[in-house]
Amino acid sequence: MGDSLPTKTALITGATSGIGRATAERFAAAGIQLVLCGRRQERLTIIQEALSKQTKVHILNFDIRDRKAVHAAITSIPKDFSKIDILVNNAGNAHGLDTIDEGNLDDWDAMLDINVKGLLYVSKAIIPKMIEQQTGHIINIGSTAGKEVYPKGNVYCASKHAVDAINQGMRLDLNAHGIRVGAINPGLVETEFSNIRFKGDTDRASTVYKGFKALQAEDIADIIHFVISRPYHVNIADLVVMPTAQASSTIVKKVL
Ligand code: 8X3
Repeated sequence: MGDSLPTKTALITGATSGIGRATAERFAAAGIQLVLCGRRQERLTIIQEALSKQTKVHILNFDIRDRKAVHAAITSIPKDFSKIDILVNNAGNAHGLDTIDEGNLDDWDAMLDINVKGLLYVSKAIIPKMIEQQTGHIINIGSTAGKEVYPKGNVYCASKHAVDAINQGMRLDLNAHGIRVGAINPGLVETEFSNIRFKGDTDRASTVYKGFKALQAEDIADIIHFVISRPYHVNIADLVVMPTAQASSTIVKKVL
């Protein structure tokens, strides 16, 4: 809107909170049209109302674990939004932090179903459009947990290692079609992440980010916007970002 460059359209999964929401806000400020996906209709509507002042926003309420719902949602995208230039595969969470012998099977299913299979279902629905266009940009939100395994991280780390492998695989297989593929792998970002991991135990969740300055969702959104706004011949293939206080998944300089 008010932009002399052709308007781009981005589809963002997990757009109702954290990195997804901050990215939607950052993109809206840049005049990028948005297709925002999430499981919480009420939040989607609020975000749509807020961002519609800056850009055109279409919302899709579905669960990325449900492959039929994914297909139905993507095929329902109105014509004005149907040329997807940018896909941000952001939806994903950690559930639980337990040793492998104590892990909960429902937590394992949730992480593998959302972080891995859901990302694949959405990508599978969007990629043919990008191949047809012979252009497009896929950003996969991985994690430092996809680069190293930490104690009790087992299945969450496995899911993010899978995102790392899928990111590489997509880049190889979509190379012939001129599609950009890259991953952003954040370390400790202060969002609802730990609240969900610890199932609403806010005291436990807040200790994760105590004693140092964690990354904020807006920091990652800024980076995603930087990545997508490079000239088309520039592809940031794999980016790891941590708070300055963090050196690895287990080494964080805290002053408590
Ligand atoms: C989030 C980073 O270290 O909590 O993906 O797994 S960590």
